[in-house]
Amino acid sequence: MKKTNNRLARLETDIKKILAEVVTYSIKDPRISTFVAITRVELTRDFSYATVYISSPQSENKEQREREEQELLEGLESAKGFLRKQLAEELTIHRTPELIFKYDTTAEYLRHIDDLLQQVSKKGVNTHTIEQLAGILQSDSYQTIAIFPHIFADGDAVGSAVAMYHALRELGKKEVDIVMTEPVAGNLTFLTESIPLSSDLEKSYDLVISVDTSSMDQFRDRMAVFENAGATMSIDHHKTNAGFADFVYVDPTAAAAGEILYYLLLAMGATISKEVAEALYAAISTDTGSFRHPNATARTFFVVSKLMETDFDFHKVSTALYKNVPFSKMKFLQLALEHLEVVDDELSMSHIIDVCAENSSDYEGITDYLLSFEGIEVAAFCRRLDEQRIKFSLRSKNDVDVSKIASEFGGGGHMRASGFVTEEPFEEVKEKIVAMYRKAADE
Ligand SMILES: [Mn+2]
Repeated sequence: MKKTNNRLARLETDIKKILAEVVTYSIKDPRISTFVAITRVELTRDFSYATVYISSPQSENKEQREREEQELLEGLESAKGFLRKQLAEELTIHRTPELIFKYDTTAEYLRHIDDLLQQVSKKGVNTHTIEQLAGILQSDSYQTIAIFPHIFADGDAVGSAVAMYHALRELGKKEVDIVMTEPVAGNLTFLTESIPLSSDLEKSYDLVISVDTSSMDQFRDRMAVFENAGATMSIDHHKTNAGFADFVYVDPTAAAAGEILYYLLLAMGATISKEVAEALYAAISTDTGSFRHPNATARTFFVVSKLMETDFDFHKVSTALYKNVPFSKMKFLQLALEHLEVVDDELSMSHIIDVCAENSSDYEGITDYLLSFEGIEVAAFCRRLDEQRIKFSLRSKNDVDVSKIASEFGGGGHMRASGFVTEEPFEEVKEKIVAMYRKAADE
């Protein structure tokens, strides 16, 4: 039902505002948390009933969540009289509407809650909110802008940079460059075909925006451009981001920088065109491993559903992203499979140490592939780096902490993904890994 009645809409907005204030500041009932958000209000046409939709941070546990929701609704129910009195004082209608409280479960409001939590309890490294960043970008202060994806730019880095490029162009900025000094990965070139990429490291900019980049180490040869900029901005989702720019927005609950960019673009008033949707879809799809990694949330799918509404060429994008693997990788995958060994039905190992790929991306994905089989808990893949050194990549499916194994060899990483470089003979290292795996699996 589309509302055309201005008075109705205005009253709904007023009721929402008044209730939000009263609920946050004037009610001391412990059942009503200060994190409650009034997400929207729907008035009947005769103004006699107002349905008030509410939302609050949700516990992971289903029973606990239901109990909290129940308590909140009861708390609001018992505060009804007080709330109506407040409304009566501030509204200019002769009969205050009856209030009906309902839980708002639509995905759109999950973001609102994240924002609330972010602002109140874990502001983290953020210097500004999304809305403030949008305001900065909309202002006339910054006319020449460079966008930095990180080095070895992946789908999220390129997709986010491209989406930002389109939005800034739409705002009428004088000059916008995506600054990269390496070629775009083959499966992402469809995103940058119509965009001039700059590798000019002499140019200076009013503003440099880094996307999907957790540390300045990932700028490499572009460091001076960043340092010489009039101002700097970092938009990211890595929780290790320590906030290295003048304007920082990091949301570690976002599955991809592209997910943040969607909301930032909305706040900037930018059009979510088909081109933008393609770029953001590429960002989110690749960073979630095609929506298989646990970083994908309800909000992630909500954003993607909004992107799908633009009706971009989904088949073209999926094919470009995932059915476009460089042919040279087939050869290295074949070699890896020839050397495949499985220990105790749980540890899969392979190596390519007699030849060395020209392009290290030819090894990409092999370790994950080795881990993808039934019953396999840990995968270890070894490749030659040069005459002296070999490099092991380790992956764990569940509870085995492979960073411990890597650190025995002076390497590091995460519990489920780690690696190390060594000059020790391959066979010896392999035996040690098997022994360490067996010990870890027993623990
Ligand atoms: Mn990312």
